[in-house]
Order: sequence, then structure tokens, then C-alpha cells
Amino acid sequence: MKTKKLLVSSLALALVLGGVAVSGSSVLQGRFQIPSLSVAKPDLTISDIYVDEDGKLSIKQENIGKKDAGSTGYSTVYINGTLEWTYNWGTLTDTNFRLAGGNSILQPQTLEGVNTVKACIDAMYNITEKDETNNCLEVEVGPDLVIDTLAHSPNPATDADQITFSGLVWNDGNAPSEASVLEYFVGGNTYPELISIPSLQVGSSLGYTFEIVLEAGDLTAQNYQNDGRVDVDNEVDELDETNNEYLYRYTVSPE
Ligand SMILES: [Ca+2]
Ligand SMILES: [Ca+2]
Ligand SMILES: [Ca+2]
Ligand SMILES: [Ca+2]
Repeated sequence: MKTKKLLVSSLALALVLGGVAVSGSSVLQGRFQIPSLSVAKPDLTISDIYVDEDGKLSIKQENIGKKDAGSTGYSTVYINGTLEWTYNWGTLTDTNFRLAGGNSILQPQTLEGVNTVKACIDAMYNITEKDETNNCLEVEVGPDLVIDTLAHSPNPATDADQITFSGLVWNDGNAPSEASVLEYFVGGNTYPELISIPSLQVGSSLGYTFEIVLEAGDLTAQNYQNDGRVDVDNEVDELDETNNEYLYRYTVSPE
């Protein structure tokens, strides 16, 4: 097999060299058409869809090809299966996405809740591209609150310690979340602690850390299970409503 490949490569090289050597001959150029194999083309794509920190739907248009795309073209945006906007590129102020290696963020309007957004670039097929199959992207956008990183201090704790429970609520989605309420039951308590969680941007580093402090002697020595539930009143429509609870087990020992 190696020998065969080598032979094919040598033949291709010979053809290329032949093409260069006889580049003055229109007959041979027409027959081999070697130069067309290496012609650079644009490759337009939608590389990301999200809602930004100001609540605006944001669509990243890019040219990942090696050649600028022409100026005539259209992009379309669908919300939940309905065509909402058709953009004529000639009306856009930022058209860096047409340039090789360039990109632009298209922001139609603010968008709340959970929505399926589909965007297509070169939707009317005006541009010949290296790859015509990567021009549309569909993404479900919305917030996703999660409760995480539950802990207690000191750990291990005794029945003579003041115990601090802590945890992190953060937004694992791709859109900011509205304000919500966290319900946190300590041990077998009948009534939960209710903690107001502010509007959260996307990312664990932008989450909200809460603390609940119990006085020494509030918990007797035994095993416990705390139960934390984020967005307990379901004020926030989320990409995932099934990941909002966290059970936290620990032991309080006798002093
Ligand atoms: Ca493309
Ligand atoms: Ca195209
Ligand atoms: Ca969630
Ligand atoms: Ca919810």
C-alpha cells in the first residue's frame, strides 16, 4: 500500500510541475484544472448562540475560511420554530463576519425564559463556501439554577460547636436568571431557612454563596440529612428543572 501511495503522490507532483511548466498553454490548463484544487474559499458559520449579561439574544457569526465572503447575503433567526428575523447584510453596521477570520455578534433583541433559537448564515445561498453544511446552529437558551458545593464547618462537628452550613447557587445555563428563593432544611427541622438568591449571570464563579449559622447545642449528636432546593417557588424558567435539589448528609458527634 505504501508503494502505491507513493506512486500516486509522485504522479500528482508530476502533474503539478507539468501544469506550472506549461502554464502558458490554455489547452493543458483546461484539461488538468489543477489550480482550482487549491482555491481558497470563505466558510461562514454560526458558532454560538446565547443571551448576554444585559438579557440580549446574541448570535455569533464567523468566517472560519481563508477568503473574505462577498457583501451580498442574508442571515435568518428562528425562535421556537418561527422565522422572526431576516437580515440583509447590507443593513448591518458590523460586517466583520464576512472577512476571513473575522466575527460579529448579532443582537436582535432581549429574550426572556427558555427558547429554542436557530440561526442560519448565508440563508439565501449567495456565497460559495468551503463547507455549506455548517451554516445553521440551533441552541436551547435559558438559565439553569443549580445548588452545589454544600459543606459545614467545623468538619467534623460536635454537639458543642457553633456550626455553619454553606453552599453555592449558580447558573449553569446560557442566559441570566431572575431572582429566586432557596429553601434549606437543616436536619429534620419542620421549617426551612428561606434565602433570597439574586439575579445570577452565567458561570460558577458568578454564583451566590449562602451561609446558615446554628448556635452551639442546636444539633444533638447523631446523623443528619440537610435538604437544599433552589428556585423553590419556580419563579425561574430553566433549561433543567430536575437538578435543583441537593441532599447533604453528615454526622454530629458527642463532644
Ligand atoms: Ca459554511
Ligand atoms: Ca453558502
Ligand atoms: Ca436547574
Ligand atoms: Ca425553575
